[in-house]
Order: sequence, then structure tokens, then C-alpha cells
Amino acid sequence: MQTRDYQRLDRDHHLHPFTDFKALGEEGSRIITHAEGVYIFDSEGNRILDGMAGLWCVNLGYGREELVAAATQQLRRLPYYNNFFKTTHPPAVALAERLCRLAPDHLNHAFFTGSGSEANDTVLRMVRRFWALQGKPGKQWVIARENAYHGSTVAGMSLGGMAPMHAQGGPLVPHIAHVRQPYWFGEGRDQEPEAFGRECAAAIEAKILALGEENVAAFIAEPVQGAGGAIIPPASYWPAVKAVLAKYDILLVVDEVICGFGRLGEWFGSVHYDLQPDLMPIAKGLSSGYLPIGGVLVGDRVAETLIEEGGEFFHGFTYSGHPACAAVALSNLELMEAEGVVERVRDDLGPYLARRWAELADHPLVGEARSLGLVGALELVDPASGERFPKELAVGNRCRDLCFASGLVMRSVGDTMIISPPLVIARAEIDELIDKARAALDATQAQLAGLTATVQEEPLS
Ligand code: PXG
Repeated sequence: MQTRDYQRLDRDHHLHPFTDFKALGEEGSRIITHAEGVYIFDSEGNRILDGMAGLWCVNLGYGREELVAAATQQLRRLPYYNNFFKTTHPPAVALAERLCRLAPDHLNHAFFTGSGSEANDTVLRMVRRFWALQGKPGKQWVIARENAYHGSTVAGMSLGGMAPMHAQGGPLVPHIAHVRQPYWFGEGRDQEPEAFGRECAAAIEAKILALGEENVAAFIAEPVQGAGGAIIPPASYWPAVKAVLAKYDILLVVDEVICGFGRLGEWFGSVHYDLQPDLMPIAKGLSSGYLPIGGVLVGDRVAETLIEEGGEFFHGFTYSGHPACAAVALSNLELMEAEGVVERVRDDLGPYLARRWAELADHPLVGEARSLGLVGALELVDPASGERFPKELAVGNRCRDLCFASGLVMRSVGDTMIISPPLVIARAEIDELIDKARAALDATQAQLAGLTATVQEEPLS
């Protein structure tokens, strides 16, 4: 089969996630055939530096034989059994124990799911059940944030704050309210970042008071928003949020699906920001994406109530704690510990990326370059005004396509360019990433100059 054959069959039979089916059918998919280390390869023989670790998940990079061995050994021994009806199996138990050891002290129980979306569905079930058991069934509302991503199931997208998803998927799950996001570059540049961060935290308090504190169950947020645009909140934000939630006894759910497992230079984003969450949904980097698995780490306060007073919890999935997925996740965590992956991100690679990434701020198209650990963002702006380009120019998408063509996966969210490379990337590979990102920025600028020239010439022709 050649590229064209795959593209034809793909167009005729395969509906891709988050895709304009018709437009992709006309353009044709890129066929990724294999991968090694931090590189993916396509059916045309191109070698591409994967600056997104797949979809924020391949933290240990591609081609790790230990993970392949963990999967195959477990598949031979026990390919499937469930965790319902008073049974379990060694990989699920071992993974639960290991996760609780790695997580902050008060998180001592794990509930497994197949994905991050299912983890957030589980969160919603647990939060509401918890308050019902506490004798406060009125506590139903969950406060989330605009432009947040918490998954694509109906509950996940309702918790999320993605307007285009809400527009297509309604009616949404009721009793979910959204507040503004701490996106300084996008929404707060008329203020000092720290004042803006406090204002965003104050918006949560205002929402609690508007809904009635006796009606609010939880607040859910990512430590750093990923899909929303690698949004790193001002330093004032999280301490102020914590204080508000404590004042009104609102549970804190920290969605660690992207920030967990080393992305920010700690095992969890909650550790970086000292968040002490009541519930922590996890997925992605848990298995470095080699097999699908997610879960919720449950803090003692919620767990004790569910265990001591809850009776049966009517919730779970066929693949909750799937043995092969759990074995791969366990092996992944063992490798990360043995190789000091998280410490290397914190002490070496994160600071190195920060230094090199910041150099891109001198490019005329870049309004801001920010990074934390191994996640980074560039805000593209019109050099003439320092403001955003008109949406119709789709500058971010242009830059992304030029990046891909030059051998780098860098994502765009609107006109924000994002990287989140595997945590095992070498310094020399970070250098390559920076060079390719700069080349793509130059190419984007040249393309835009070409467009402007055409527009200006039009009246003459
Ligand atoms: N929470 C967060 C914070 C996520 O980033 C999910 C939950 C849902 O996980 P699952 O495993 O159900 O996909 C995610 C997923 C993007 C993109 O375009 C990001 C995600 C998924 C798809 C696309 O950046 N994150």
C-alpha cells in the first residue's frame, strides 16, 4: 500500500477526532508509520521531531522495549480480567499502590478508567456522591473555567469550557458553571499579571456567592491549561484560588491529565503549585500513551466518606484497571523513577528549554514566549501593531503546517503555538526544535508578506 491508497481508504471509511471530515478528505491525511525516540516517521519517508509527545502523552518517547515487554508478558499471562464482583489482579493493585506513593500524601486511593474523559466523568460522580453522603445534596454545582479542556464525553465537554464544543454538543450536563481563565496574554494585558491573577481568583468567589455557597460542590481546573493554549497562570492565581475554596469548603479537583507525570518538572502539577487537591484525574503520561489508561486519585476526605458511608458505588468501566494497560503504566512509572526523568525535567531540561525558548521572543511575530517544565507557548502577533492578526488569516495554522513541512510537530491553538515534547528529549534535540521553530516563524512571516503584497497589488490589477 502506498500513501495514496491509505489516504483513499482513510477518506472513504475513517472519521477522525476533532476533524472537518470533508476538508481532510480533500487534503489527504499524513500517514505516520513508525517512531523512535522523539521522532515520528511518515509514509513518504519524512522524519519529524515530535514536539507534542503524540498528544501530550508519550513522555518516555517512542520505542521503549521495556514497555513493549510489560504489555506482552501481561497479555500472555492474563490479557483481561475485571475488577468488579470482588476480584482484582496484580497489575491493578501494584499500580494503585505505586500511584498513591508518588502522589501527595493525602491521596491514598486510585479508581481506574480507560481515558481522561472517563476520569472526569468519574470525578463528577464522586463529587456529587460525596456531598450527598455528607448530608448536603444541594451541593451540585461544579465551577470550571472558560476555554478549559476536560475531555470529549458529554460530562467531559460540559466541564470543559470550549465554546465550539458546547455549541455542537448540547444540552450540556446541568449544574456546571464557568468562570474566566487566568490567561494574561489573551485577556489581561491591560493589567499587571499578578493583579490579573487575583482578579481571576476573585471571579471564582463571585460565582460561588452568586450560586450560593451551599450549592457549590467543587472547582475543577488544570494547573496549567494545556489544550486551551499552554496557559501558565500568574503566580498570584493559585494561592488566591486555594484561599477562596477553603473559605467556602469547596472541593478542589486538579485535572492532571496533561500536567501529571513530570510535564512541569514535578510528578504532578499539584506539587509544583502546592495545591493539595481532593481529587486528581490522570491519564496520558500515566502509560506514556503506549496503552490507554486513566484514573482518579482520591484524597482521604472523599475516599473515607465513600468507603465508610457510601455502600456500593454504582460506577465503573469494563476496562477499569485493564491488566495490560496497568502493567504498562506500572513499568512506565518504574522507568521514570529509575531514570530520574522528573528530576531531569525540573533541574536540567526545563531550565534549558526556558532559556532557549525565550530566545524566540526576539522574533518579530512573537508577542510572548513562555514555558514551564517541558511545555511552552508562543503568542503570534502582527509586528506592525503588536496585536493579533485577523482570524481569517489563520496564522497559527499556517505556522503549524510550515512546521510540519520542515520536520517539527508544533501545535497551534488559534494563534498560539505550543510544544510539549517527550520528557526524554536531549539538549541537542531541544536545539533542533528551536531552530526548526524559528525557521517556521520566518517562513510564516514570508508567507504573510506575500499575502499582504498580493492584497496591496489588487487595486492595480
Ligand atoms: N483532561 C485534560 C486536561 C486533557 O488535556 C482530557 C482530560 C481527556 O482525556 P482523553 O484521554 O479522554 O482524551 C484531556 C485530553 C489537544 C487535545 O488538542 C488535548 C486532549 C485531547 C485531545 C486533543 O490539545 N487532552
